[in-house]
Amino acid sequence: MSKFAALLVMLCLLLPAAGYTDDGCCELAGDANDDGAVNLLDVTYIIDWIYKDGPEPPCFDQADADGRQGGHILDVTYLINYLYKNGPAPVCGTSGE
Ligand SMILES: [Ca+2]
Repeated sequence: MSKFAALLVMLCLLLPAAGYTDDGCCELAGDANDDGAVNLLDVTYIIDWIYKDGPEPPCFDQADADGRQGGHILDVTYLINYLYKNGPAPVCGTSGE
């Protein structure tokens, strides 16, 4: 095995353990409550999480609807714009969480 191949194998083994994955958990951008749909319930889920000490999203990158890292009111307005004003589709966050 060449040194390059050995290094590649080591990286493949180490990176997932360190939490550095390419795809994270995001399967449906904007699906904050992870129920398989993007709708008003995701808007209320994010509001509940941020302002009412509600449960954290099962996948932060799905709740990060605008892809700007972190959950905040901009994700709420982004989702409302998408759902009711033909705004751009949600995107997956890139935190890997
Ligand atoms: Ca949902």
